[in-house]
Parts: sequence; C-alpha cells; structure tokens
Amino acid sequence: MVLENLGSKLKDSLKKLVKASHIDKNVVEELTEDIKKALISSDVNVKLAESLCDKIKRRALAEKPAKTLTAREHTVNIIYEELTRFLGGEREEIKIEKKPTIILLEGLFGSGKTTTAGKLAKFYKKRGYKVATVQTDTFRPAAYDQLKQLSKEADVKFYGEEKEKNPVKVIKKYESDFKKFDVVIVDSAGRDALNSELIKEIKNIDKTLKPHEKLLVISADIGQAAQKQAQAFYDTTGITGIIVTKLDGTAKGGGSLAACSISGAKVKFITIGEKLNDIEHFKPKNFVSRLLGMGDLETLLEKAKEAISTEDAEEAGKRLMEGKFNLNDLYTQLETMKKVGPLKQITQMVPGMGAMNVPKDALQKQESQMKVWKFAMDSMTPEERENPDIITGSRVERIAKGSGRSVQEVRGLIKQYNQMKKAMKMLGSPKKMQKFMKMFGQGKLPLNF
Ligand SMILES: Nc1nc2c(ncn2[C@@H]2O[C@H](COP(=O)(O)OP(=O)(O)O)[C@@H](O)[C@H]2O)c(=O)[nH]1
Ligand SMILES: [Mg+2]
Repeated sequence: MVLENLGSKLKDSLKKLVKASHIDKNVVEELTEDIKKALISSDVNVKLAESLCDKIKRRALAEKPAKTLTAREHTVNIIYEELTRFLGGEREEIKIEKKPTIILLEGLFGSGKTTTAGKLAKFYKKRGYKVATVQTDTFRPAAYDQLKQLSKEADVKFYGEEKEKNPVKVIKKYESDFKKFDVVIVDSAGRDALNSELIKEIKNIDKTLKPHEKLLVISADIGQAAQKQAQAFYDTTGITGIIVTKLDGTAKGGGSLAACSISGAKVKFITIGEKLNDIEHFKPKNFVSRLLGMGDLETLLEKAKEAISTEDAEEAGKRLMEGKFNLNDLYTQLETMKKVGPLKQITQMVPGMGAMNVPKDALQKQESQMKVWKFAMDSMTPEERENPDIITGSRVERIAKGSGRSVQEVRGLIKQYNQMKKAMKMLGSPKKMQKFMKMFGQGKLPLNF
C-alpha cells in the first residue's frame, strides 16, 4: 500500500486513542505527538507537521463533540478533517470538456514523465475517450521509442518524429490532427535541474501547443524538497497541477505530498507503480481515509468500474436482479478482481477492512484459492457453468480429475458459489443493498466474496 509506514504509524496512534479509558489533555497530547513523529518520519517538513498537530490539539480540546458522536469519534474526525485539509482539501478533477483537451507534462529527468504519459493515456482511454500521445522530448533519443511502445500498450495513437531536434516542429507537424481526439497527452524533455534552457524549451512548446493543463511530474522520493521544485516550476512555467509519481517506492511520500499541497498548484494524480494501470486521481479525502484505515470505497468502485466494460456490467447487473447467477458470472468476477488489483490492495479500500489488518497469509490463501477455482471451472462444460446445480457426484469427480484438483477443492468452489448466490440475492432491493453495504463495511463479507 502507498505510504505503508506512515499509514501504520497513524493507525497505531488511533488504536491508542481507542484503548484510552477516557479522552483528556494527556491522551490528546500523546496522540498529536505520535502523529507529528509519524509525519516527520515520512519527511514532512517539521514546521508543517508541528502546526498541523497544534491545530488538531487545539480543536480536540476546545470543540465539543456533536450529539451523534462519541468523544473518540469526534477526535478521529478532527484528525481526518485536518489531515485532509493539510493535503489540499477538496478539489476539482481535470475536466475533459473541450475537444481536444491538451495536457502537457513537464518535469526533471527521471521524474516519470514518459511513463506517466502512457498511464494517463490508458486512464482516459479506459474511460471511453479518444486519446493520442505526442513525444516532444527530442533531447533524449530513447524517449521516442519509449512513448511509442507505451502508447501501443495503451492502444492509443502516437505522434512523434524520431529524427527531429526541435520540439516545436514536432507539434506543428501534427497539430492539425489533434482535433480528432478528446484528449491529447504531450510528453516533454527534462533536464537535471530547472535551468534556463529547460524553461525556454517549455515556454516555446507552451506557446505553440496552448495546452489546457500543464502538469508538473515530480518524483515522491525527493520528499519535502518537492516544495521548492514545485514552486520553481509554478513561478517560471505556470503549471496548473502536479502529478506525484513513485509513491509506491519511498518512505518520503508524505513529505512530497504535503510539500506539493502548499505550492501554488495542486496534486491532481498520483502514480503508485510501474505498470500502466498504476495511476489514480488524487483525492485528499479518500487518500486520508485509506491511510487511516477507514477505507476508500469511491476509489475502489472507480477501479471496479473501469475493469468491467459497461456492457458486461449491465448484463451482470441484470442477471443479479433477476436472481440468476451462475459460475460464468463468478468466473467474470474473478477476472475482474484480477484487473482491479491484488486482494491486499482491495481490502485497503474497503471501509473497516483496512484497519482490520487481514493476515497476509489469509489473503494469499484466498488468491491461490481463486486460481484453483479457475482451473476447476476450465474443466467444466458450458452447461455446468451455466447451471451449477447439476454438478453432483460423478461430475465433481470428473471435474477434479480434469483440472488436476481434489474433489474437496471442487466441492469448496460449489459451496462458495452457493454462498455468493445468497449474498447476491440480497442486492435485489435498495433496502437489501443497504444491508449488504453494512455487512461489507463490517468486513463480514469481503473475504467470502
Ligand atoms: N515504482 C515506480 N516507478 C516509476 C513510477 N513512475 C515512473 N517510474 C519509473 O521511473 C523511471 C523513470 O521514468 P520515466 O517515465 O522514463 O521518466 P522521465 O525521464 O521523466 O520521462 C522508470 O524506470 C519508470 O519505470 C511509479 O509510480 N512507481
Ligand atoms: Mg521521458
């Protein structure tokens, strides 16, 4: 999980709060001290961490809890609100309204621009937009091939000129084509530092391209130094937002996020791995609730939505409503889960489950069990998948043999299927949906899901 260290430290401090017999000045002081230490260990600037924790302390001691909240819930809520504000509060997503919406990526060498161009291309492509990428990095010879390859992987159109040395000429050559697309993502060259050469180059690109968004790509591993960098780019090239990359691989991520949040531009996306799917909208509210183990259903649903095509989802939804649910649907669901991400990542986003700390081996077991199910399902006839009730005695044995699994494993699959069918039936009416979500929130269902 992103910022695992910071998250587990914050969760530990909240656990102390839960354990305390009552909440008084000492408890609040200890709590804010813990939070401060946790933030500083994630390279958040000391002064920023101090002023945040002072604010939490002041509010926790001065404000009376609302009638519906216990003193504990009240304190947790203050921490949640202040951390969210600390990371930039509510914000607008980039809107794809104008056709084409042109997004220029800029930043230093190795910050992750080109990879991010590929990720953004896939991000918008998955949401149904027509996307093109443009390589204007004529400084590094390998940049052309890198983005061409990523664009192929994302299945979007790529524009670039391998031999051209002038980025402006690349844009001029293809700009009349851009109107065919909803989103055009333009990569640019970096330098070791923001020097006059880079500023001039970005300004020239900017003048010709007239992008709607100018996003600075910044690597999370520079921690709090991100503030200076973000501010410098903001002042010289007028960025409209920031993408913080490599949040998966550094203990300093908290520092870089906090630092970017106080620069003039706000963080719009974060990237959390090397694969094309490893990008998400940065929404401080959701991010903080995940960090504190309160779950982030919205991001999970967004991911699930993009994993299932609308048609499949509609069909599955219809079947569920009609109470029809067979092993083919289960199979599709397993495939979807594979696309959404490993179970560990999913459980972090389900409210209540993040904090539950599901044992690692339980998740691994669940994942390997799913593989077994897939093998078993591959050995079934279409009729059996369509109507699993007919799978009895000799069929179980045949399926077990055919898939190289044990009879017990095949029976386990059928049992699981029956449980899921029951759970799915609950989704039929809004009231039942509520009940389902409640159980989901209490962490009762997901592991059987
Ligand atoms: N772990 C991880 N690596 C990343 C991420 N984003 C980029 N990278 C890696 O960072 C390196 C530099 O990326 P690149 O896009 O070429 O940077 P550029 O010079 O700014 O274009 C590559 O090895 C990428 O795979 C991320 O979110 N997580
Ligand atoms: Mg590059």
